Amino acid sequence: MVKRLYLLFILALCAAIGILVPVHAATWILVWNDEFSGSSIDRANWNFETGPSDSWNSGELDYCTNGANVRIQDGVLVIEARQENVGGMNYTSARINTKGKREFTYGKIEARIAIPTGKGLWPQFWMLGANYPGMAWPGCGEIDIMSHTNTDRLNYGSIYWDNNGCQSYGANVRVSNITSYHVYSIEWSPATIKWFVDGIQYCEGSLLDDAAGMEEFQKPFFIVLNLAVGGNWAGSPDAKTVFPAKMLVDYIRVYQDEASIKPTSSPTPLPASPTPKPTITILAVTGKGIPGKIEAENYDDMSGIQTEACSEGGLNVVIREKGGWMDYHVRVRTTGSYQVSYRVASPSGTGQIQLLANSDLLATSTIPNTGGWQSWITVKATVNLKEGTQTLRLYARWGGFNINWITFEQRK
Ligand SMILES: [Ca+2]
Ligand SMILES: [Ca+2]
Ligand SMILES: [Ca+2]
Repeated sequence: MVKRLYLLFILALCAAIGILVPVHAATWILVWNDEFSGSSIDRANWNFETGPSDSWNSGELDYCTNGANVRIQDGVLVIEARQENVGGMNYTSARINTKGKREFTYGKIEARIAIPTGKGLWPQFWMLGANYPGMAWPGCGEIDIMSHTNTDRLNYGSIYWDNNGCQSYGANVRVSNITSYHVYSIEWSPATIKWFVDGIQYCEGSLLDDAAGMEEFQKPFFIVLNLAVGGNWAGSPDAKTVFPAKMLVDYIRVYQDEASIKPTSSPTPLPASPTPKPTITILAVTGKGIPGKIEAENYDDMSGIQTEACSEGGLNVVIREKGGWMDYHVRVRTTGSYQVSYRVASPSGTGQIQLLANSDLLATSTIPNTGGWQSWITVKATVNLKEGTQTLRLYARWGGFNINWITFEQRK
């Protein structure tokens, strides 16, 4: 685990300081797609999983029907959850998969989806190892590309696998206008999985560490689409949840890297006029991992600070006055000693920055005069961090400086 995270950190650091890492740039070839342009769902691609959704042990309240809750309408797949009694359940919905029909190892897998929101609704676009159910979960592996519950704006990208118990990794991303169409995707190679919304990456996980037991992700997976009602995560619908609730899927497309993978089937041609790009913004990334790099402007909460365009690219945070702060919700993977690096600039040398974990002061660092608001240097400190999810605060004991990013490197 440590080796894997250390590699991630090194990659992040190399990117941060501009070292060219030799990376093979994939040439994506479309190998399979379903544009949902026919009059009915294509059974050559899709199976219907039928029965009480709860049979998958997540506590859902819907009964998955054999096609009654799925239709193609105006070039779009509609999965509809209804409030009706079938098979002893109070709701019906659908769960469809490509098992035994369309299975893939690696590639770029994307779908353009519009989801419903409402208490108790849980739409998902995800993948399961093709050896399921012969190999039980989580030993089959799971890749979640789009997963959302209830009424917030968070999309969750995750992987689950077995290593003497269920392991998981991932992040969530806040998406504006989450009920509008968005393209949810992953780029999966033997080495990494990267998660995107509308082409904007919000998470990357390494698959390389043998000690982490991640062999699940070197095998074929099939695709699953469903709109669950209830469940242990979403909870039950309330009086404000609107039924029928509709999850709309405009298309699913799978691409593989021309250099490494031969096409396995003949895709249908893409529509002549591409779908217009949605005008959305990723508002924030949460679930930041340590070790790793955090852009200062990707705070989860703040007071008394601003952001501005940074001469090194992206944004930086401006802290003019003492007392300004930013909070970051982070996940520390291992308890231990870490080197913190702050990328800072100051025209005055008056700045002092403190790092706090759940109100405990970990370190105080002085920001020297670097020669200007956009003249950047790196200031380092050593701190002890405890494993687990927590809030780190960067607090300006004295102001008068800019901060672009922070990295955390585990010390040996
Ligand atoms: Ca494993
Ligand atoms: Ca379509
Ligand atoms: Ca930045």
